[in-house]
Amino acid sequence: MIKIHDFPHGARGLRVAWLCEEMDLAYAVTPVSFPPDNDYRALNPFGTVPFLQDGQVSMGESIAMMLYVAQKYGPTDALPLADNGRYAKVLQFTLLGEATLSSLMTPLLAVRFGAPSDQKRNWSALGIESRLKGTIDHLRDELGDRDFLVGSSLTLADISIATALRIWTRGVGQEMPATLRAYCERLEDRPACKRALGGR
Ligand SMILES: N[C@@H](CCC(=O)N[C@@H](CS)C(=O)NCC(=O)O)C(=O)O
Repeated sequence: MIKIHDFPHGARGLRVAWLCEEMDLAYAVTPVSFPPDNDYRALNPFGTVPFLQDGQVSMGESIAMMLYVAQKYGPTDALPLADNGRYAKVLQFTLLGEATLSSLMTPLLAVRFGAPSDQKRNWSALGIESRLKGTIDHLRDELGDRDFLVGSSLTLADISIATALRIWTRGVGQEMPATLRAYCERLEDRPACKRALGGR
């Protein structure tokens, strides 16, 4: 069975659990303490959370995990095949959720919860924050009045972006445009997402 090691409220591990729920796959979540202990670091020397185990497979990187699950246990509508017109955009926005959004939020979380108070609004933090706000505004424009980022059904892109925006609001403590807030609420209202959140 797929095993997902994650912080109890981890948004990146939620990506994988949510996808498993959408695909009706069995999985188990193993809680990771913060900071991760030595046993966890023996399992994943990079020390990053989440981490996935599935038979002989052991891997980090939440986006890679989603691609692995979708391709190994698919096909699934959440990841169109390579000859489908939506494929490239699904990949683009799925990667964007981590590479251009969440990974930039990690230093902002460190600043918010760890920096001395006179250094919380430093030059780097303000620059990263401004860049993220610009990207989020572009996402709002890209989504427009549609329900999903790519095509007319849920894809990995939506899971990746919605979980990144969860870090932005709940972790970094920022606001987001009303249309994106409504988009996230709709997605988080899906039974599969609710089950993934409930099992943690
Ligand atoms: N790109 C990685 C990022 C993983 C990551 O940075 N996770 C954070 C927590 S959400 C982490 O590992 N924090 C623990 C640490 O840095 O020691 C992924 O998508 O899985």
